[in-house]
Amino acid sequence: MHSRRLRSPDARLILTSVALAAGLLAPVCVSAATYLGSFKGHDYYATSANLTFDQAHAEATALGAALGRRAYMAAITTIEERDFLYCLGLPSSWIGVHRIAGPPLDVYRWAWDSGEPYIYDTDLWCSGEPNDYFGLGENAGLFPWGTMPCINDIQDTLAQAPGGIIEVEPNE
Ligand SMILES: [Ca+2]
Ligand SMILES: [Ca+2]
Repeated sequence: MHSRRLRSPDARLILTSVALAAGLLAPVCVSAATYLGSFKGHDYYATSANLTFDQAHAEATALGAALGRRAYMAAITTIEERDFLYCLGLPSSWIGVHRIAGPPLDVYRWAWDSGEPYIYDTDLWCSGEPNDYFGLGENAGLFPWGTMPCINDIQDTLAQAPGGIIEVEPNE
């Protein structure tokens, strides 16, 4: 079930068809992101597919601007948030954690793009990760890692990731 994305292209197609049948203009979507669900007041969206880490970030920024709310690549900071996102059944996706300057294998030198304090947590990272596998310069997090409910680091330039997860805060 982890290969199935929770998109609903059919809904958009139906909406477009109804609008056209009614003589209306097709709707204009303000963002490529797809709504996934809400957890503890934060909304989560999937970016479009096959993006680098920076491209996924650009979609998060665009979505935040479109919604007029603070948005960033998902910061998974609790087990509850991890479980909520895992149970959506998403493929491995970029989230908002990246390595900052320092020794590649220093597991503490990472940061959340949301600005929340980064705490190295073996319940959030996969066993032995982040590991800069083969010294390839792995510097950005993917979640889940295959069917495992944990984060793995890979190179941020790889566009092999199916997409990313965006987290949007409620308006104050
Ligand atoms: Ca969060
Ligand atoms: Ca890794």
